[in-house]
Amino acid sequence: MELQIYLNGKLVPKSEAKISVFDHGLLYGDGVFEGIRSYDCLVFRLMEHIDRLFESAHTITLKVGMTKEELRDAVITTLKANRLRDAYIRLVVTRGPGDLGLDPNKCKAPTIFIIADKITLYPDALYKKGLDIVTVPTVRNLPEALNPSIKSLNYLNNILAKIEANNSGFSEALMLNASGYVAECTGENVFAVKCGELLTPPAYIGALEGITRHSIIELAEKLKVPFCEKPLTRHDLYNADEAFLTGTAAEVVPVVKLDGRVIGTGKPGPVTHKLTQAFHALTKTCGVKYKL
Ligand code: PXG
Repeated sequence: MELQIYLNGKLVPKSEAKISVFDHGLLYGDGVFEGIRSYDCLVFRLMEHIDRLFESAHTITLKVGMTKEELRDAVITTLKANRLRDAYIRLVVTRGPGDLGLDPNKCKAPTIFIIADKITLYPDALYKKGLDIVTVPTVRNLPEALNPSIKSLNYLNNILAKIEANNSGFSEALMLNASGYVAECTGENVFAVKCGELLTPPAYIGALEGITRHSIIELAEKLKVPFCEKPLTRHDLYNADEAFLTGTAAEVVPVVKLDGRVIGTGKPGPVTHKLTQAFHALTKTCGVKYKL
């Protein structure tokens, strides 16, 4: 059966899931989104994702036009319609169709769609070996211009960074802020471990407040791993004992090399391992359950 897409209140087959060329989400990247995962019929931290979506929408003065509970139910309906036990879910709200001008007041109703599909997992070898990444010239958006805490449809900043990494033969990019502090990767937050202490930059540096990031911080507290949120330089990462990235799609990925500098032993470290195990356990318990 063809994939069923939730579009403005209805489930429609993928081939019929179409939006207007006048949609400001497409014309201007004017909208917000979430990337969510379900694990064995449990949508991991669904309400946290919906809360973040509403916060992003509020900041850009976009009225979602549905309650959080309605949106939750729409996500579950979409998963059930496609009989998906494990899925990647893309929840998108755009400003909706308007005219060719910028004015958001011309957009009378938002476009809401939900795609739930099979998830493509990262190769196992990546988690065993760890990533080799590179710092790219494109700096993360200035919070004063377009705050990276808004999960907007405008991802060119991250895409440019990804292109630069790819052009240099790397699959992931480390992005700095305009002052040279570590911000995040193109779709993942960054962590370091130094002398047993877990470190990550604060969101004000210019990073998204990742749901996975938040989960890792909670787990560190529970496992009594000392934690500190503070600005980090590349020097801090080069000389860390361990480093890893967190994100919905990637979960927890060790980083073993940055800009040609080996991090720690050059192998995924024990703290990364412990937090990864704890994170996997969390994905079995923390979220909204559904039945197929
Ligand atoms: N930073 C950025 C810029 C992101 O886009 C994260 C951090 C991690 O946040 P979560 O809440 O997922 O822990 C993200 C989100 C994908 C994909 O398909 C991933 C994201 C965004 C868009 C697409 O890999 N990551």
